[in-house]
Parts: sequence; C-alpha cells; structure tokens
Amino acid sequence: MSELLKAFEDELQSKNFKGYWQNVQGDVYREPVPSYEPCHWRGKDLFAAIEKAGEVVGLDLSFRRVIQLWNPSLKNGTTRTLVLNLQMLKSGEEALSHRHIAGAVRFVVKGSGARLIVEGESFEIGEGDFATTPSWTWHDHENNAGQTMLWLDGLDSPLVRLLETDFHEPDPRKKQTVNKPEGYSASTLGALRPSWMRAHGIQPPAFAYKWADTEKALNKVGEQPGDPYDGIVLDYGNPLTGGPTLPTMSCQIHMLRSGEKTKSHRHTSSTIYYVHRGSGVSTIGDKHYEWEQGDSFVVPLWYHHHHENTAKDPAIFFVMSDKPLMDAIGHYREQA
Ligand code: GTQ
Repeated sequence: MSELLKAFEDELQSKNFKGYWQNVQGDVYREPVPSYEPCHWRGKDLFAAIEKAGEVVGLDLSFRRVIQLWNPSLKNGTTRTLVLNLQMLKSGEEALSHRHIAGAVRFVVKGSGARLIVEGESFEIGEGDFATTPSWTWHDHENNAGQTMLWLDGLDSPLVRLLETDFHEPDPRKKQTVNKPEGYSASTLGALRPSWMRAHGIQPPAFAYKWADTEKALNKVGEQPGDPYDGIVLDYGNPLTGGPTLPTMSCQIHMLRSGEKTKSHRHTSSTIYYVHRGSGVSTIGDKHYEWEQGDSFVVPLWYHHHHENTAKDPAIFFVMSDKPLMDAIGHYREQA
C-alpha cells in the first residue's frame, strides 16, 4: 500500500469514515454462505440431560428449567434466528408469568394435563399438542397433572438479540388470573367465529392446536402426493388469517410415508427438525445424518438437503423455520 493511501485511510479513520475499498475487494459473484453448520442432537442425550436437570436444577435457580439445543458453531442459539429448547415442568411446579418481545411456541413431547396460561386463557396441553405464545403475551405454566411434562420451546430470541429489540417484563402478579372460559379460543377463532374476531396488527392470537386434530388431518391427506421436497406438510397457521404461525417463524408437521425419499433443494430460510415419530436419514450438504424418534437436527440456509424414511412406519417431524421473516423482507429464494 502506498504511503499516500495509508495516510489517507488513517485520516478517514480519525474522522469515523471508511473507504469502500477497505472492506470489499472488487465486485464478485456471491451467494449465501452460512457462518454456522448443520448439527444433530441425539434424543437419548437430550432426554438424559433434562432428567438430570430435573434432579439438580430447581425453579429457584432457573426461571424456566430449560436446556437449549445449542449449535456449537454459533455463540448461542440453534440457528442464527431461532432457538429450540426442551423444558421440564414437574408435577406440582409452576413457571411464573412474564412477557417478552421474543415470540414462542410449544410442542409437547411427553406428558399431558398441564396448563399453559396465555393472556388470561388456560390451555390444557398434552403430548403432540402445539401452542403459541406470540410476542408480548403474558404466559405462565402450571402442572397439577400428577406427571412430569416435557415440551419443546421454540423462540425467535436469537433474532431479537441480533436486532437488540428485547423488552422483557416479569409479571408483578406472578401468576395470571384466568378470565376466559375453557375452550374460548377454540370456539372463537375457528372457521365459525364471532364477527368481531378480527386480526389486530401483525401478531396472531395465542392458540392451541390439539394432536388429535393433527393426527386426523395426517390420516386424511396422507395418501395425497404431498410436497416433493418435504412430503406431507401441515402448517400451524394463524387461525384468523391463515398466515404463518408467527411473523418470525413458521411451524409445521411433516410426514414421510414408509420408504418415502424427498427430492433435494435448498432455500434461504433455516430449518429445525424434531423427530416426533419414526426413523430415517437426512442428507444435509454432503453429510448423512441418521435420525430416530427424539432426535433433532438443523438445516442452515442454502444447504441442499433431502430426507428418507427408511422404516416401515410413517416418520413425523415437528418443524420450525424462519421462512416468514425471509418472505417479509423479500429475501426468500429457493433452488431445486
Ligand atoms: O416459556 O417463557 O424455553 O422465557 C426460554 C425462556 C421458555 C418461556 C424458554 C422462556 C420460556
């Protein structure tokens, strides 16, 4: 570098300027290269870890008894935008109320009869049920079911951290008062609903989706061709608009029929898979990942991937992706 140029760059720096040439050399072809990698977590490790947490971690130590599926190629989180956690709430325990900018969802993997209280409505949740806690909604949990509950928490908190937009408020009441009748949302947010139930702004209303309905839907559509890249796909849609689960994340159930092998593609959204049922193998980039019930894995953006159900029974994934975010800002691209 010439002394003249060096002196100029020093002068720019001293005045808080930077020349474009200092960051970017030339004008080159570029496509997404994620800074983080695929990752696979074994269910048996995850469930052993949460069992141990149940023994050594009380709710006095940890506001939520939660273990993060940490992608070690990131400082924190499961993907750049989303995190998947496993939470344990033992019988007789309650997780106190709070609200935050991060949007959250729950997918129950074990137990039934606990309660998720969101914005004054108490939802009974059990295995396979899915529920939303949209941004800035009060939520607490209680378990008087006589059995330990385990559920997955999906949150967009890595995105919130990136954007530095977090507001977070502990609830001075500690627990919410339930002020809506049992089944209120189920009866007011379906296809038949009061005329005044309209979407307000971008956030969906909190909603719970029962496994019995999911299973019924899978049985009804299971013989159809499905999606070439994902098999049978059910969206957990915004009950008022049919839009994505949350503005920042789309949650789905995928089913691969016995022997089904999907076509390979890639896209600019990142995806987290949890194996609810079955076993098989997924190829992400040039690596193969054999999975079974309870496992989880991540497909970072722009990695080619395809899946195969190698077993006799259907394989069922609970899936989270940041596609709605990419759609909203016009960054979604897909390539076969
Ligand atoms: O349920 O509020 O997994 O605040 C992590 C942080 C769950 C929750 C988590 C949380 C929650």
